[in-house]
Formats: sequence, structure tokens, C-alpha cells
Amino acid sequence: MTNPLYEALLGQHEGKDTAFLHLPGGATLTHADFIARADRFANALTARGIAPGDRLAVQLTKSADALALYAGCIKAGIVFLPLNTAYTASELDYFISNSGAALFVCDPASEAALTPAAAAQGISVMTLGTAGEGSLAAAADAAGPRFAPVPRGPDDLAALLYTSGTTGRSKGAMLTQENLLSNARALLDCWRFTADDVLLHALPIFHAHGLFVATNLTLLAGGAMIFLPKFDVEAVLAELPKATSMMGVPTFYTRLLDEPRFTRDLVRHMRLFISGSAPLLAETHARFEERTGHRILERYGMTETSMNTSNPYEGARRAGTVGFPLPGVEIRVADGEKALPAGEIGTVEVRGPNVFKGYWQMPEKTAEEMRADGFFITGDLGLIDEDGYLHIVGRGKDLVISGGYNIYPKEVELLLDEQPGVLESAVIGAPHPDFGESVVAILVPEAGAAIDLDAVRAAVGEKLARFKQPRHYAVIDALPRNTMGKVQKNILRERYKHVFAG
Ligand code: MLC
Ligand code: AMP
Repeated sequence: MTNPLYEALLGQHEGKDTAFLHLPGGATLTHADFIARADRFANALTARGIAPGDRLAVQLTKSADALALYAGCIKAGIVFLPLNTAYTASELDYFISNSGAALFVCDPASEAALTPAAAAQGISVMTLGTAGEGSLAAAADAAGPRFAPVPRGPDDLAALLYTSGTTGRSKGAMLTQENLLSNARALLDCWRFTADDVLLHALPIFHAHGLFVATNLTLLAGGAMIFLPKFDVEAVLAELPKATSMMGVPTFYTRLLDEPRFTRDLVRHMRLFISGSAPLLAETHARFEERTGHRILERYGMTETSMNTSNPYEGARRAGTVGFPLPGVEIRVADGEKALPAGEIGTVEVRGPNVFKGYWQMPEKTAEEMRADGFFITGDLGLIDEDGYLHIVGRGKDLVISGGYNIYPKEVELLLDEQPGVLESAVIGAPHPDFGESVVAILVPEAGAAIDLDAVRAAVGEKLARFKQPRHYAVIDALPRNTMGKVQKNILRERYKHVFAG
């Protein structure tokens, strides 16, 4: 038995001194350097008793070492569980306990604050800094630079990525070797990445976009990445001349367009700009083409499925659409069990080797979102037009996407409802010029009570990651409800749609 993901992404590069990561400050890591570091992490983890199939929970500032840790896990068969760096200790508590992680790895600066959460679950903490410091870095330095890949099958788990749920409880999406590998292969085919590509990587590496779409694809193609710590307009403008391709969420592109130094000349040499994780406004698409001459290639995906569709590399990239199913992926638009004809709006469903194995230890949740014939119900609303392009026209699920991060209103509402003086709440997304959408909280006070918004903000700030926190609060007497008693969020969305305008 072999380890197919390792072989495709890393094995082919063993011992090669080709460039893989161009780092801030000018250093370049070759494929051989990167794999040697991954091997050291694999040795260090294995020596601590972390076994194939165990989950490694990590909350790490982006760095080459953090990425090498992911590669080490692939090689050692350890299930990589990356967590948003914005999560608070109370959010992490849930992920660590729910996943039964064997070890938690965090930044050295967070160790003191996060150790209690790990200790409460009976697991230890190791640290990994961005400049080679921390206990895991030291263990890797002392470990051997060669590690024999652990045999894995296509159905074995490679990663566990948490996505929030409509009930407010996050679910761990189990992603297999085959899920990740089939998707990287499909994207390679569609987007024509080669060993000559230099991808400008400014995304976080704790989500499918930055970790799988960008990294796995580049590794498979044998190309290199300009590996920036985060999206920073100045750094991106400085590095674009050295890149051939870039991936981003729509906020990256609107921020670039706000910058007059982002010109046609600066990006004349570029091969490809790709957008995803949130809807790209047709207006942004048009402005981008007008400014640069490039048509952004928009694609559509999800944590549970990796990428599903893409606009064509050759052929018309249509603004406001997410293109065609990737090779091997089937898409249908359905109303319940019934597939709908072209032009009709329904729920987007996906089937293929990219579709995850299920939610970690939640078979009933998996069953709720999976049809008997293997189609996964995305919760997105869409239509397929006469030419076969998929349009995402809305969401059946109650979800806000802010700057490419997902916020499930229920999670925020549950916390708001607990606050003194709050009878009930509704959380919605409103259009936001930078983040696409941002979070609005509408509160109803208990009879005779006054709500102390500063106290609410403070309580929310302690518990929830910053990106989930409402950026606008309103207090009203009663929530609009339909005859069934359900809160009419569409009315609230309409009423508050201008709160972030101008
Ligand atoms: C940061 N902040 C956000 C935010 N990101 N608030 C709302 N939404 C976000 N996305 C907070 C900061 O904590 C800060 O708080 C304030 O907003 C301003 O910060 P900033 O400096 O302007 O933000 P920045 O650090 O530049 O981050 C913005 C961003 C980043 C858009 C560059 O969020 C980002 O990289 N997003 C990409 C997300 C992503 O990769 N998604 C892929 C999911 S995978 P304060 O305290 O100052 O107010 C997936 C599947 C698929 O969806 O299809 O790809
Ligand atoms: P996540 O749970 O972070 O994986 O987010 C997945 C969701 O992001 C999808 O279900 C869509 O709602 C949304 N999404 C991703 N790409 C696009 C896109 N190109 N256009 C519209 N929505 C998108």
C-alpha cells in the first residue's frame, strides 16, 4: 500500500532543489528543503506517540513551518486540523474536545492563554513560531531529516476542517486523501498550472482555499508560491511583478482596485487571477477587466466538497456565474428529490470524488445533507443556464460570508440571547463595501429592560472571533414574524441593507 496524496504532492519532489516557497525577506525554500522540514515534523510528532489517524489541532500564524507541518502530517498519516487564528479560547475548547485531538499546536505567544483549554481535554500543547522558535520547532530541529511515508488508502482521512452549522454547532468535515487529490488533479487540468507557475499566496492556510486549492495545486504542478503572511495591499503590489497567478476572495480584488498603483502595466505579464469563497460582484469583474485587461476566473466550492465548478480557462468567463462542473464532478439543481431543468432556481447538489466522507462523529447530520444517490446538498441556491453555466443566486442556509469567512447567525444569536436584558435576537448579513457582507445584530429587549450595548459588545468580544462579531447593533420592539412564528429575516435584510453603505 502506498500514500497517494504524499506521492502526488510531495514524493515527486523528493531531493529536488527546485523553488517552492519564496518567503518575505527574500529567502527561498526548495522542494527538498520543505520536504526535509516536513519529515522532521513527522519524526517529532511520531516520537511523541501521535499515530496515523490521530488528529493534530493547530492554530498557527501563517509561516513556512506551519505549511511544512501540514506536509509532515500527510506523510505520517496524521489528520491535519487547522483552526482560524481568530478563534477565541472558548471556541477552541469545542474544536479540541469534539475532534478528540491528540495534540494542540499553537503560537508561542498564545501558549499560556490556550493551555487551560487543552488541559481540560487532557491533551498537551506544543508551540511553533514563525521564526523557528517554540517547542515543536525545537523537537523538529532535533529530529531526523528523513521519514518514510506511512501507507494510506484513498479513503483514509487527511484533514478535518470545521464548518459552522445552522444549529450553531460546528461540524468537522472529514476529508479523505482521495477528496483532496482528485480535486487538485481536476484543478490542474482546468487551470493549466505548471512547474513554471509562481502563485501569489496571500490567503490564510487554515481553510480549504489557501490550504488545498492553492497549496495542493501548486505542489501537484511543481510550481512555486510567493508566500505572504497575509493579504496586505503594499506587499501584494510589490510581489505581483514576480508572480504568474493569484488566488483570492473578492475582498482582495476590491482592495486592489481601490489602489491607483494597481495598473494594467503591473499585471500585464500575469497568466491568471482566480476568485472564490464568496460571490464576486459582476461590477467588480467588469472594473477589474477595464483596469487590467484580465477577466477574473471565478470558481465555486465549499469546505465539504473542495471545488465544484469553475469558469473556463479558455472560453467565456462569465461574470456573475461560477462556470461548469469540474472534471469528475456532477452538479444538479434540485427541488427536493426532483432535478430541475435549465433556468429554474433550486438547491445546488454535488456528487463526485471531491465530496467529503461525512461530519466527524455526526452521522445524523451527514445523513441530513446527503441524498440516497450520493448527491450532497450544498444549501446554496442556484440555476444552470442554457449554456451550462452555474449561477449561485442565493443561500437556502442562514449564513453570512464576510471577507470569505463564514458566520452562522445561529451561533451569534445564541450568545446574544444569553445577555442581560435581551429577550431575543436576529443576526443577518448586510452588504459591506470591503467584506462583501458584514454582521448586523437586531436585539429585542425584555419587557421594561434596557440593553447595555457596551456590555453586550464586551461579552461577544470575549467569546467570539472578531470576524463573527456584529459590526452594527439595532434595538427594536419586536422581530417581524410570519404566521408560523418564523422570524422574517428577508424583511430585516431589506430594512438594514444600507447600514454599512458609504
Ligand atoms: C479580518 N477582520 C474581519 C475579517 N478579517 N472582519 C470581518 N470579516 C473578515 N473576513 C477583522 C479584523 O480582526 C479587524 O478587526 C478588522 O476586521 C479589520 O481588519 P483588516 O486588517 O482590514 O483585515 P485583514 O486582516 O486585512 O483581513 C481581511 C481579509 C481576510 C479579507 C484579507 O479576512 C482574509 O484573508 N480572508 C480570506 C478568507 C478565506 O481564505 N476564506 C476561504 C474559506 S474556504 P478590528 O478589531 O480591527 O475591527 C471556502 C471554500 C471556498 O470558503 O470556496 O474557497
Ligand atoms: P465554506 O463553508 O467556508 O466552505 O463556504 C462555502 C460557501 O461559500 C458555499 O456554500 C457558498 O455559499 C460560498 N461560496 C464559495 N464560492 C462562491 C462563489 N464563487 N460564489 C458564491 N458563493 C460562493
